[in-house]
Amino acid sequence: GGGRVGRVALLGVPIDMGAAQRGTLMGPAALRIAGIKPVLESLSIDVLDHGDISIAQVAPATDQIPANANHYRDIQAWTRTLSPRAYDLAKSGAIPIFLGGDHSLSMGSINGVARYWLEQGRELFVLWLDAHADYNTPLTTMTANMHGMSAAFVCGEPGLDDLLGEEPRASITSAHLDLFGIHSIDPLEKKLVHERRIAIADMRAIDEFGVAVLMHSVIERVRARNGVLHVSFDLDVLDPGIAPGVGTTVPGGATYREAHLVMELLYDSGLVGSVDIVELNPFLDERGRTARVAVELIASLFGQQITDRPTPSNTLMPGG
Ligand code: 5AB
Ligand code: MN
Ligand code: MN
Ligand code: MN
Repeated sequence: GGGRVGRVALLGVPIDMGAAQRGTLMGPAALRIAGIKPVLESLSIDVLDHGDISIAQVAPATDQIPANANHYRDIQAWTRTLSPRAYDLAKSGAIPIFLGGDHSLSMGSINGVARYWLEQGRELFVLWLDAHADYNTPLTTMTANMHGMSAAFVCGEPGLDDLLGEEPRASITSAHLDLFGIHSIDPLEKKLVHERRIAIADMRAIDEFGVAVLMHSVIERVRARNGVLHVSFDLDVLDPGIAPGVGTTVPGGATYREAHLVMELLYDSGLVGSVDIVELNPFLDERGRTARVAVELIASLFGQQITDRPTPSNTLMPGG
């Protein structure tokens, strides 16, 4: 195993104003302490840690603050700072891993990465691993927390139209989004997800068909269009029994083995161009358990194998 991924760029995004519960701003530090860099280096990957971004330099925005968007100015500053950095990192040829931070960071990371791939003439697909759909807008939300709006924002849903200011908005379409592992969705959010006909593998589907079958259809869709895949990994997709260190736990999450297999299949696909790791809240974690699980799963996403023999999928799948 190993060898397919050449370079990785780590970028910390210590943001926690998108969530109701403070503390995810400590996430990047916890992921570093759990060994994300040496673990990737052990897979013969060249890793450059760019440290954490800061919003100190961003010029103030003057657009009107929308209703039902808590801490709008903060999230706006992070998004306007992160998007151009994400663009630059994608352009550098490394695979960026954005270390969160709450899930509102994906508004910036995906916008920047999408803009780069658009210029290259490649379609960007997004795999959203999450207990939640994060497909709320200011019109549908029940909490006004912006970490529940990031998937909708990156698909160009209306309601946060001036968030980026001068930074170009490079939306994917809702046909490029796969929601995976979902087991909590709000009523109006569900209606919108259905109206947009978004591909969704919820926990019921995972129980019935298993992650391998469902992941093959995600991967085949990207491959058929010569696309690139961004993986937005919200740690609350995992069962709280293995990942207690998140702000919004929901019972009935993915098992370690299910998540592990998702990551192995993604590595075998060779399609992953960028990654978010979000919602780790070290203040709520138990002795670093969730941070360590996150790093182990990222190792599998980047080629750590149980044995180095060909696996069923990387032997049988075209291009695998
Ligand atoms: B997370 C909820 N749907 O909109 C909302 O953790 C939860 O990034 C959103 O997935 C959870 O506030 C956001 C109730
Ligand atoms: Mn999320
Ligand atoms: Mn979530
Ligand atoms: Mn959460």
